[in-house]
Amino acid sequence: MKHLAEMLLREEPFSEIVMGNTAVVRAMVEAGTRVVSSYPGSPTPEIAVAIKAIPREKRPFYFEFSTNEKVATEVAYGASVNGHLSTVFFKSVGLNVASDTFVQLAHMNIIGGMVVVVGDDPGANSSQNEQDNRHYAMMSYTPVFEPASPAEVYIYYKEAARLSCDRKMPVILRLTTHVCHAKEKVAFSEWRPKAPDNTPRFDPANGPYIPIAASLVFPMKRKALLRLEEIRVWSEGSQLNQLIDNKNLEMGIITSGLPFMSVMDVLQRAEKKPDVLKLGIVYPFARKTVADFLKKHKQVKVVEELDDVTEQAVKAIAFEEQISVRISGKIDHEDWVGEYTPDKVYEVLRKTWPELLPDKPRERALPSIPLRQAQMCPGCGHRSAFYAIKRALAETDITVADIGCHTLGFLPPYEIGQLLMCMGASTGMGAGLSLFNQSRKVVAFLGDSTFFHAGLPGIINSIFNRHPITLIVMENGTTAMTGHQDHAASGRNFNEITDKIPVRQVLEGLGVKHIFETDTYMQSRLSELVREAVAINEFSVVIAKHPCMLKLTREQRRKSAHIQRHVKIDPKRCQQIYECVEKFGCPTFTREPDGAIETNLDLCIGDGSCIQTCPAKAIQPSISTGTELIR
Ligand SMILES: Cc1ncc(C[n+]2csc(CCOP(=O)(O)OP(=O)(O)O)c2C)c(N)n1
Repeated sequence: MKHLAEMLLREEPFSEIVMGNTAVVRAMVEAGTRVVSSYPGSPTPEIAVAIKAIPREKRPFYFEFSTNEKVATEVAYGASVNGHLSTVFFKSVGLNVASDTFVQLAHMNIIGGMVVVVGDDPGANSSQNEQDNRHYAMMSYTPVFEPASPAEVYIYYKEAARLSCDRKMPVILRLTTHVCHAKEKVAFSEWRPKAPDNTPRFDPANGPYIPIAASLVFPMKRKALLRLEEIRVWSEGSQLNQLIDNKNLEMGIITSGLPFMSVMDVLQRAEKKPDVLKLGIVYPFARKTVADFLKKHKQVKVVEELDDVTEQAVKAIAFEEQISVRISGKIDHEDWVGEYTPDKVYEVLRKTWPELLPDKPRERALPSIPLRQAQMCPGCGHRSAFYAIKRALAETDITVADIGCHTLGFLPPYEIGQLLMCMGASTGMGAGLSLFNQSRKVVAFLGDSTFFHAGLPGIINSIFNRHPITLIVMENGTTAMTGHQDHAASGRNFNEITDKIPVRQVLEGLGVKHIFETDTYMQSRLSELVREAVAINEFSVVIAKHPCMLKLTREQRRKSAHIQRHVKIDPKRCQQIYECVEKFGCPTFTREPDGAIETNLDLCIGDGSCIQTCPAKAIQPSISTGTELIR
């Protein structure tokens, strides 16, 4: 971390192998960014990890994790109209949450400049969909820069920041999962720190900043359109759009971002390589650049991940400019799905040009690797909660999941959570499910970070409209799924100790009459409370809490000597009832071919939450320093 901080603040030029998510932080520093905000979500949380590596007193900009993406966008916007270059970053679906604010940005005179860094997730590696945020860009008249590698992330951010400051408009830097996470040697420039300018520059005369009714909205919209057109003209000469000239007058490929890398990889095998136009500015479309490329080729293939955004634009340009060229883009639905890895691009290209690439050499069949199912960590409080809650619910009850580590409750053996939508949606969906439903109780689940992020409006709605559902708040004191970021109830923000906003007190303040609370390791008590809550025909809440054990054990290991606690199975007592593997489901336990249960010491953290689950009392606490398997 010390090395990372030193590198991010180095004044002389240097080269280093870094992730895209790290390169963007160095770019922020060099560009003179003053305010950065975010809400965590893959593939972007490592941007905050790099920021955290810089000690607060040395950090050249202010950073915060806000309560959600919309608030984060507002914080960055507020800073930018006060004259400070700002950046907000979040994951793909974060833009849905930010959208009400985001779609207004291009209407405003953003005097300090503002870069919106979006981490899209083709392949749905860690998201509930594959949404293509270029659509939002078009809807809001916002330019999009799309780098293909960590080195480009660095260059493109600086260019986006420069342009945003010059034109006083927002610019999107669209990253995708593997651009964020890929590592590459990047040549960084020098950084000459300047004395910070803390003059508040907000002046309504720089506006208007009030978009209300046609008389104000229309001029603002016209200005946004004009700026977008200016960017288009500028982009025609920009080095971010790049031509790879293979002297092929027959075939050309238009592509961008990570698919460009895959195209270049795959084309190594082509005897006659098509020319390639790589668009670094993917919106607005560099009309003349594209038209010139189309004119030079008889056939052009658009290779783009996710939706057919570029394809439609390219076809429209060809039509309007009356260019005679055969354009093909997506052939079937599979072309809309998944990441454009080299293998995928190979298939995509062969659908249009079967002769372009040689058949793949028959690959040696690799031994198949058993799939490892996602699961909660050993000791996870959510496991104890689901084990206990399952005992309290009727088969017919409807369970509504939310997004977080606790989503994994939908998997066997618990199978709790029959519907999932997006962050904070469980209470609202649960309310809907309770309508015209006298016979099946609805139980919704929500994590504590989500509670503050987007959970509260659904909760308030259930109180306000008297929806008789039970909400179980899975409180583990952190935003676990995305890497343990603090939230409003943690008592810490990114920068310092702060006042806790306890979930229970918020609920009390909202007037929830039935609030129950227990540690999830108190499994019988939790079952009892859930039964009680579900029996009430009004909105009720059970706070099922236990600290995130992954976070806690890591902290404890950092502090204390390396004593490993674990549990062991007493073979004399074990009656092979298999409650531990079949119902509690801790990955620590495995069933051996002879039917015995083994404990894997590499996994077991010795939390002991399993001990109470064994009807034969065969699970016992133990201490060791070894890593052997014990029976
Ligand atoms: C709109 C949106 N922003 C961010 C994310 C990334 N994300 C997935 S789960 C999660 C929060 C998890 O925290 P919490 O609700 O406390 O549940 P836990 O994982 O701690 O059980 C986040 C931020 C997302 N899926 N959607």
